[in-house]
Amino acid sequence: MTNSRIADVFDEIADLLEFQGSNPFRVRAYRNGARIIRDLPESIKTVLADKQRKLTDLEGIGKDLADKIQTLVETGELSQHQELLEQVPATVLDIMRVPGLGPKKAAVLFKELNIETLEQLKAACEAEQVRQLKGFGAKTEQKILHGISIASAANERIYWAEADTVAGELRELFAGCSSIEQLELAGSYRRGKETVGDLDILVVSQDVEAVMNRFAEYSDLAEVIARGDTKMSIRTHKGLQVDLRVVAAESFGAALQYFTGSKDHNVVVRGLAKQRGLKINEYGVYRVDGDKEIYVAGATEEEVYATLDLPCFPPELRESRREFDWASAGELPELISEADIRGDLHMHTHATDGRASIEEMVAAARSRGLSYIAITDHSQRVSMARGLDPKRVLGQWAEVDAMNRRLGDEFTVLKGIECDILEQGGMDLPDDVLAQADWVLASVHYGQQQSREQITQRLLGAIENPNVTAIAHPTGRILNRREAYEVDIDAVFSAAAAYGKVLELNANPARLDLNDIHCAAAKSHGIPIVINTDAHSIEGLACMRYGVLQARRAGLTRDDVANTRTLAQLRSLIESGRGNS
Ligand code: DGT
Ligand code: CA
Ligand code: CA
Ligand code: ZN
Repeated sequence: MTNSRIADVFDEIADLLEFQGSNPFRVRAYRNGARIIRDLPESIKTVLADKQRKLTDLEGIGKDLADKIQTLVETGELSQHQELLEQVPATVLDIMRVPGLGPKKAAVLFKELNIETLEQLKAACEAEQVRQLKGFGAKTEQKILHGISIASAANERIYWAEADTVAGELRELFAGCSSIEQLELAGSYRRGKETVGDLDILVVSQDVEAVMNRFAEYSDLAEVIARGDTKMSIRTHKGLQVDLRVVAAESFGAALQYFTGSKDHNVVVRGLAKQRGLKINEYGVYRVDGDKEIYVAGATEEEVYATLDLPCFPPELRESRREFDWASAGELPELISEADIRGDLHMHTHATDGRASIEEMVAAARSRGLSYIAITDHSQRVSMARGLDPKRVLGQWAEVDAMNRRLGDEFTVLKGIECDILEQGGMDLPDDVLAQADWVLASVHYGQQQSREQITQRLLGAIENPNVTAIAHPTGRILNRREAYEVDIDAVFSAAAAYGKVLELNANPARLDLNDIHCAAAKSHGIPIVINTDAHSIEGLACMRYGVLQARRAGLTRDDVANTRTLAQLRSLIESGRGNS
């Protein structure tokens, strides 16, 4: 246990006691203890391990505190602490930590308004109940609301798509800063990771002050966390941290390489450098010559990698998975790009839970440069979305036929359906109906809590059905909100490969399902991936890029993705999945 962790426990005891209205002297004793421990120049663990020494020899530590520290280090807990945690609801601790609040104010909120959770606190602020309490006011109420939004967001990784919005705003902000010579976003954002912890910006400029002043003007800035000579960090109102670093031009490529990461990728890079008598850090590549280090590269990423005879890896591949093997074999894949996509094969209309008509979806897809789409509304089981029964789906397909006659050869709408895989197994629509579709997605929406065995059997049943073309969002996960259901994904891959089925990479930024690792595994089974937006509006069609980014992280090329094919090629793929090839 580190000093700071020990101090945290003492501080928490003080908070909990204060919340309960305990004797102020007791509270102060614990707070003092926490401060003393935190400020100790030596690790408490080292002192305890040394038989020659006693904790009480340390400045400020008396017998009582020493005993408590010893118990805490030896047993990992303190009975006082455990008892308090049982008496006070755990969610109250979150309330105490909202900026502007503390144990005393949290106690008032609890006594007067029965507030135990951040949600309740937020609701009470919004209902203007908090300002009526003694010691609070309208201003405090506003401060609390703001504090809650930061506190609740601070620990969560955000979707790549949200990070991208902030990145776009920051690019725009800095576009108006004339002293900036180069600017790039690095980190997990640049690698296209599905969620982003914080944003990392690198800048070359002769005028650091001007750049930082500009940064401080960002409209979404909630607080400046730190501002130093070359680095500045801020937090946005939604709790996202953004780190800005100003670097020299001759180091820009090295810094970009370093801060793009991933850490694991960079560990390999540094190791390869060492083998060649080189040293790589965020400032450059150096030839080590005795005790001299001579700069050899660093202005661009290309030249940094070139010193190791490596290609400038696409950032999406820098995860230390297979990229180094590919590079040494000269087999780095030519990653898919959004321009390769010809169609979108999962979308909803206002017949179920979408917002637009077929006609509007067609127009929007055409203006995005696509040449075919599939309309895939929900089937009847999804009653909340007014899912289609056989009669309605056949009616919709007649509409699609009529639409295709009007469109001629320019554009094609496939007659599709997103058909539920029922809880007890089997498809939600009869086979004679499904057989009339061009494109059938099968989805698990209900019974996601079932056993691994049950869910796997349901999916295998769908894969074996000759009318099913693809499995949509095959694992059911929702980022930050819902874990994937239990499923034997290898069994799904084997079956999909055997039956010639397609698996979806759902491009919705909250889903991205299959994920990158699963997409790469599917590819190794020879299973085509279809990247679909699952759009519920015309704007939803823009999600394609998130799916493409994920596919790139999986190392997929154009050939690995079903909807890069021409319509004729796609149709023959569908036929082979029906066992008709
Ligand atoms: P995130 O922000 O959690 O989504 O993930 P990253 O990858 O953006 O991580 P971050 O922001 O902590 O750092 C950005 C990059 O900087 C990271 O991918 C590699 C590099 N880096 C940061 N700290 C270290 C470190 O302590 N050692 C090494 N080798 N590299 C680091
Ligand atoms: Ca980061
Ligand atoms: Ca960072
Ligand atoms: Zn859908």
